[in-house]
Amino acid sequence: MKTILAILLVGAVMTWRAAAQETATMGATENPAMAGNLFRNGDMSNGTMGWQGDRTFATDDDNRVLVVKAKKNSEQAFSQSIKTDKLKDVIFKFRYKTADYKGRGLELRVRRNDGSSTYRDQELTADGKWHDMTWNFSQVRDHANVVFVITVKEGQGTVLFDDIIAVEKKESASQ
Ligand SMILES: [Ca+2]
Repeated sequence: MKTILAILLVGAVMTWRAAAQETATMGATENPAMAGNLFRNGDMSNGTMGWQGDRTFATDDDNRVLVVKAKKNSEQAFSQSIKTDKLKDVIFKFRYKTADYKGRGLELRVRRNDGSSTYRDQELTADGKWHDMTWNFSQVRDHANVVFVITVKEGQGTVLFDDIIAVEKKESASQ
């Protein structure tokens, strides 16, 4: 009986390892959604690299994600700086998932070098499913760098984030 259990356990661990390795390889080199991303480690496949602030990381369905645990009496924020030389407009995209968040939702903020910033508020849907969010941002105002800050406002529960992307918005063909 013990032997059978041991064999099952070894099998499970090996399967898990193979899956984890595949995910890491995909994220590093082959994930087409990450092409042109101004953020480093936008798909969270590369450890803690790039992301500063009140965040941890976890594996969810063999997928590495960034995790924020909301606090009742304080905001929880994480961020990353990107180079925006010569870019007029940037599209920010990410996805989030939460099953149990109750609170005031998110604040998305872009800080410029001169201390000015632009923000928008965003409610969260706590249904345990992934939701996509897009922000067409046209207020870079010729700054060489901006910092993108995601804040989970006061509340309770856990919010997962993944595939955080900033790409240049190409000029459209219309007049
Ligand atoms: Ca991921």
